Amino acid sequence: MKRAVYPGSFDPVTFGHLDIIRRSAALVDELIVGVLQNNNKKPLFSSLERVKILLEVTKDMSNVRVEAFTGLSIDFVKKCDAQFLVRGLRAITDFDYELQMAQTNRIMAPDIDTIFLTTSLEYAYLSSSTVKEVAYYGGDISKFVPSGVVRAILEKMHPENK
Ligand code: COD
Repeated sequence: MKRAVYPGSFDPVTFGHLDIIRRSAALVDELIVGVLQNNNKKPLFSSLERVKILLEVTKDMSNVRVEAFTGLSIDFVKKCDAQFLVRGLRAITDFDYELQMAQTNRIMAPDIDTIFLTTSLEYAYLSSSTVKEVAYYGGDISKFVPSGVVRAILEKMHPENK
């Protein structure tokens, strides 16, 4: 069985992430979206909330599972008994960090390959942090994230408008 893990913060999941999820799920029998729990950055959503949101937005994808993980992503890939780790590339600025991570992971687990999917052009600009910033200042984020995520962000950031 071909299995891949797509690890990330997903704080929150965007249409860019979803595009990578859909495309990588088509390459394997099972895709596990791994939500990092112990991130250094203070997340907007708890890992439990991020998992719930991801479960909702991937519910039409039958071979996609969502799980939270702690520790090294490569250890989570091993624990899942997966052969591939998926990452998305938007621009050259992603490349340095991603290459370093892929090479380090390959030393730690030579049997696991990192698969890079390049962003679809319409999402090349999109990041979770931009979405949070636009939402924080009251901008329209409906072109960046699914409607359930729009609601979740607004409730979290502007509970007074509920
Ligand atoms: N289009 C395409 N790809 C995208 C887009 C977009 N619009 N937006 C994001 N992506 C890609 C990112 O490039 C990334 O590959 C992936 O989606 C997830 O993105 P984020 O921002 O949600 O998650 P990251 O990059 O913060 O996740 C980092 C990890 C959690 C994977 C990393 O910190 C990690 O593995 N931490 C655990 C400790 C560890 O193993 N460290 C590495 C040691 S080598």
